[in-house]
Amino acid sequence: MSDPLGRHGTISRVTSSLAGPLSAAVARLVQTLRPQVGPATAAGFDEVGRRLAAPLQVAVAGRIKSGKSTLVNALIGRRVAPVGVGECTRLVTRFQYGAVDRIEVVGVDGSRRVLPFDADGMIPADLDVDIETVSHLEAYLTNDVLRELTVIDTPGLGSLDADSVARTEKLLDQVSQDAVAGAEAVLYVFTQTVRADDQETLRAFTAATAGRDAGPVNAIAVLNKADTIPPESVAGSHGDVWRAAAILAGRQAVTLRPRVADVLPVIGLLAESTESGAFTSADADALHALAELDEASRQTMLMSADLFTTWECEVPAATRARLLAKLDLYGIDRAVAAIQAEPGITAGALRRALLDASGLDAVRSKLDGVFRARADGIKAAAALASVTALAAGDPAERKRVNDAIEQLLGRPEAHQLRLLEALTLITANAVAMPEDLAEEVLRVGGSGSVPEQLGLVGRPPHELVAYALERAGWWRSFASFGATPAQSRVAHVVHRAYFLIWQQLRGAGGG
Ligand SMILES: Nc1nc2c(ncn2[C@@H]2O[C@H](COP(=O)(O)OP(=O)(O)OP(=O)(O)O)[C@@H](O)[C@H]2O)c(=O)[nH]1
Ligand SMILES: [Mg+2]
Repeated sequence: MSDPLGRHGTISRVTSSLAGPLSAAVARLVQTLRPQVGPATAAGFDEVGRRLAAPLQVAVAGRIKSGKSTLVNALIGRRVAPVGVGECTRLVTRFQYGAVDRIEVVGVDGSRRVLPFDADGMIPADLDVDIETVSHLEAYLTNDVLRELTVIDTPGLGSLDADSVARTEKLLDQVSQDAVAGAEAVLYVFTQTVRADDQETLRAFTAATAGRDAGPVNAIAVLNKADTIPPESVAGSHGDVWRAAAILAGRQAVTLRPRVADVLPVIGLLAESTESGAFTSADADALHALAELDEASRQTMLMSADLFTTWECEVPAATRARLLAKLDLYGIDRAVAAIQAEPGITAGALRRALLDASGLDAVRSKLDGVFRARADGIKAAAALASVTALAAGDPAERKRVNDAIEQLLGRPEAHQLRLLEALTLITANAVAMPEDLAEEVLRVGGSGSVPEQLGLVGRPPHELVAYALERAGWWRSFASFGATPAQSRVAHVVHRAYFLIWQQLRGAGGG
């Protein structure tokens, strides 16, 4: 029972170094309430406590074959999630930190069976059991990324109509729903084929993540397979694939805001191949040979995958097929360009150039900025939502839990949680706000940095202090005059947030 993640540990493990102050406060609340609730609610509380002690859980969700598993591999830096075909792509897999690499097959009956990785170190594409009896997979890896994030690979959604949402809900049976429901944040994977119906997609994804509300605090999206976008279809791209992808991603971000913080273009395949060690010096050699070919032949070959593998040339067809599988045409084209710009480029530098071309670094820093930096608040808010839901059925429990939560949220250091709640109400359209005010709430609640919260990055301290005080006053009057009752509740939260920022800035000597 010495599982490093504390999955089998007791609730007291929440005091581990992983928990931030907000998570720790909620964990204490859960612990205090536990003896005052019935056994079913108490069991739920224990699960909440375990989640609070574990790293932030990020679900990777998206349509079928959008490249979710490929991205998971890129993020973990190892080809471990099955990509393409095989029954395991229909299962939820949780990748988490473990001292010993192993896979556990969790049955719908809750049973657990250890499974070895296959010869390539991957999760076998097919299991030796009736897939109907399997709830989900748990993969434990000794991997630094997973010390701070648990990554949940989810099965792809088919189409986007209401029927398919229902099917997804059915596809995820109770245990696997629980596995996904642990998700506190979501990375949505789009491709360029998803456009007008983006909002519909998000609804479907919410089903895939077992109903947890997504918003700018806990959801980001990527436009994957950026390499397959025909640039001539995007005005302003000047024939450049990456520029076309950035334009499309920017448009999607406008459509999807505020349900996601941002949409970033990425080439998951390039990221996976270069980060997982799949890209070898033999591949670099083959690319050098391709760069030596005469321009006309190469241009022709790069027109289609078919031409690339069948064209007569001295690089063996099998080698070309391998390059195609690892880099696709765009990656090969980029590699050749890098070699032509610098003929002596080493295999390592070439790998780095391709990694840069994949856009993975930007996705990583977004994950850091949006999720990891705010993991404490995200986890604590998710836990409070779970605790509230668990106690909702019994009036006495509900009152006790609500009272305790009110008391917690009344403390200045926990106000961030109220702000997150207000933000969720607005992004879920549960409270209607004029657009400029909604923007302001998103800004104040959507960042952990005071200058960003105030929208005054780079401004001198005295300006920040004055502005915080001015906005605090404004929101207080708005709360009392002119706001609907629902708006007024949000306005009080925002007023207090500005007031606390003002106090903090003054305390820091800002005037
Ligand atoms: N060209 C290109 N192909 C990609 C990219 N990302 C993934 N692919 C390919 O797309 C196919 C599907 O990728 P997966 O990662 O299995 O997609 P998935 O969303 O996990 O699929 P399911 O789990 O079956 O829904 C694979 O053949 C990948 O190699 C990319 O950025 N560019
Ligand atoms: Mg997959």
